[in-house]
Amino acid sequence: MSEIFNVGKIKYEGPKSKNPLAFKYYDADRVIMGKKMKEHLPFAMAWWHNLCAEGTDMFGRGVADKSFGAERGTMEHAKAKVDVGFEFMQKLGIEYFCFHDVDIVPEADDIKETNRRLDEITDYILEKMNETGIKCLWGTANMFSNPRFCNGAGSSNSAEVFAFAAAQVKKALDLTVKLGGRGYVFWGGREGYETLLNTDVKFEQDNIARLMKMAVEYGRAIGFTGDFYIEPKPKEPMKHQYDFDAATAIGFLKAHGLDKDFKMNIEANHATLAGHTFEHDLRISAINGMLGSIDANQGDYLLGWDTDEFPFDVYTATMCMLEVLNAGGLTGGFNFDAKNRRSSYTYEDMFIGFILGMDTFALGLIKAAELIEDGRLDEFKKERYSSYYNTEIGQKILSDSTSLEELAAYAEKLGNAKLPGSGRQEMLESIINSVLFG
Ligand code: XUL
Ligand code: CO
Repeated sequence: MSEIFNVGKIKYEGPKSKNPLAFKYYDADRVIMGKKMKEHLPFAMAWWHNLCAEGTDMFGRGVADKSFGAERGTMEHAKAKVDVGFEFMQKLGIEYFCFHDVDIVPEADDIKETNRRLDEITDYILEKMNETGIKCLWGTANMFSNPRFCNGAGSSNSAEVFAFAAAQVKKALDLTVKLGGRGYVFWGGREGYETLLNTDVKFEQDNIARLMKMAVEYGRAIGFTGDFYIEPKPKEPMKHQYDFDAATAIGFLKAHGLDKDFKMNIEANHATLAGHTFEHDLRISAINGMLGSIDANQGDYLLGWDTDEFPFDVYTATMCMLEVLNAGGLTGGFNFDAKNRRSSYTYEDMFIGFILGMDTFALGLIKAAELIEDGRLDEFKKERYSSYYNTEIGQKILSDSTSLEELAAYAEKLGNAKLPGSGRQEMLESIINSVLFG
């Protein structure tokens, strides 16, 4: 197929470049803390936003044309998307993609026909992968768009719908293994509730765990060695979703014995919808050994829904990369679960969105590495907890060799405690600014 984009390979031109179709900070082979940028930042293209979404919203139809010269809803269209997707990734130097089953083929009325189409298209995708060296980051099943999932998938009140969810997970796992995906995602799109009046929460959560256990069992049996991920989100489409945030999802996994096979896929805009910062959910995942992958995007603090914007906020990207570097990197990657604004509807805008996102994360990486090398943040934190290390009572607490009685006697002897050391938040924020802009 001939090229669809009238755009050449996107090159690194440096911070002074005024070329909108060039990287200003993302320099794939530049080494930061002993590793190439492209190794720190395994970027991925989300099939759904980039190749399917045309900018439809609740008030208007699509603006961007993603027919790519084929009739929508046909296998020709599905193939055109593969051609366009691989051309796009190659031109940007993106080495991974992520997909839902129904992003890559039009869903048929009968699941047997949908599965046949999935086999056909993944043969074609595999050919392209072999030609280009582009890889699959993760696959997933869309268990939220089809009307049958109106009451959830694993959490549905219908056993028949549960069986369809299981069938889709099975097929999506087959495809993920076929394409060599690093991970498999469960985003609980409609796994939640609107009202407790009609909902048996325990029943639904136990069923979600049953579906996940079957997925692990089946996945391991067919040779899937990667990580399963939960992608937490507190709401939207449901009023309340069970995988509210990282802490909730981790608690759920531990309660159901799934924590050895699962990690988190943290999406920035989902964390902020839960009332957290992006870096909060990354930290909670990391300290539990479950920081797996990232859906890189950003929300809008003035809006209460998932806007899935391309990342632009360098402070947040820096805080994210600080968490990632301190955790020793990701086993997954950085999937741009992001879309152009509805009014940025041209092919060029598709490239510019990714360039913005990749440059923002490259800057975040550069600045996070500088903060680590600077050392003041780490030093301050170490000093802040030093009373546990350089006093006898502190050491007893840390080694679990004291008791409430002994600590109470200690407190009584002192009579009063002096104020703990200052938190110095403003000083630390000022260090951030001086490293970012100095
Ligand atoms: C929805 C969302 C999904 C998941 C995959 O908010 O982020 O696209 O990433 O199902
Ligand atoms: Co996502």
